[in-house]
Amino acid sequence: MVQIVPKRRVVVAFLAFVILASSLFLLASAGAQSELLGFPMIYAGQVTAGGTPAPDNLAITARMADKEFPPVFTSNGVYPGLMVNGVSADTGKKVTFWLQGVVKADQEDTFTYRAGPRGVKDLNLTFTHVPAPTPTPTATPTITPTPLPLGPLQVRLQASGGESVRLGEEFTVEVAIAPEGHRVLRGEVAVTFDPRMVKLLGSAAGPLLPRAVFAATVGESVVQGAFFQVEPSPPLRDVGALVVLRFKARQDAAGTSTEFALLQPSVLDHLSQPFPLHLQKVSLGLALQGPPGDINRDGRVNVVDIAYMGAAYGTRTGDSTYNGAADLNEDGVIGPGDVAVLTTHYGKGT
Ligand SMILES: [Ca+2]
Ligand SMILES: [Ca+2]
Repeated sequence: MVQIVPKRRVVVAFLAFVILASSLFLLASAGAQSELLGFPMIYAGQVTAGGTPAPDNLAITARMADKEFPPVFTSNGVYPGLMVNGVSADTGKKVTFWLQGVVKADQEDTFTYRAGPRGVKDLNLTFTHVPAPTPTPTATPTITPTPLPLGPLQVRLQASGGESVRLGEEFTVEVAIAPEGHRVLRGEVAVTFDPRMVKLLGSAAGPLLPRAVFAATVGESVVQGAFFQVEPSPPLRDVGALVVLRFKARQDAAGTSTEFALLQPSVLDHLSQPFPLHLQKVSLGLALQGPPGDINRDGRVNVVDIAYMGAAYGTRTGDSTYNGAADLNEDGVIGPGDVAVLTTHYGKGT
């Protein structure tokens, strides 16, 4: 019993994040469906099989009508955060719970739809016995195999456009992994950048995770945040990005190169356990191809750039004649600050 208390705290902290992340997710998907999924019912509690606490790494699943929800796994006699989701028409349907997909729990519940956040429901599950492993296929749904220990997760920082970028151009910096069968639930990353050289335009969960959100906090020279899968990913095989950060190389960049660094990444598996990480590459240098002030990006700062500046002078973001390429100091207005950048670099280039 005593061991359960910290786990509950983890569940509560986890829930706070679920509320934030799911709200964003629901917001993002609103309008795409006529029948929206509500906020999931989330169950947690003790698991007893044959009168004793269940062994570790047994799958607990929930079913409602013909739907089966992704499993969670037992650990220290408890199961964490089993999610059951549905639409408003599912209200009143019976929810059943299964051990290893074959033994039904003595307990059942009834689904109620709710659009907004709600707490974790304590539900202790008892089963008559632990099913013996059976090699022969049965009519029951497929059981997720008990996971084998996997090697360290390889993590690297990489840029979309290779090792150089032209001033004024957009590019992405990605936190990428080589998964080799890992399942991912959530994690955190922080990436530093030099605001004198690049401007952060946005951030998102990478395409590797099928149903993820990324909630970021942006500081002057760092973006940090957490990515979160609504449910654990399937075992991942393809190399790909967990998080994608969009940057623009500033048109008034004060140097010819810039650096990014990945700080203290963490990636948690489907049991909310941290993966050992093999950090292949945590710093990234990019060459910046100038010169600053080259509005039409032909490699030189000359009278042509003055003409572009003149055509857009006095406009701001949203105006029909606003030209972002002429906003050399990235402040949303074409004005004296931009002329100063142009005159400083006038005549440069080849
Ligand atoms: Ca030019
Ligand atoms: Ca400007």
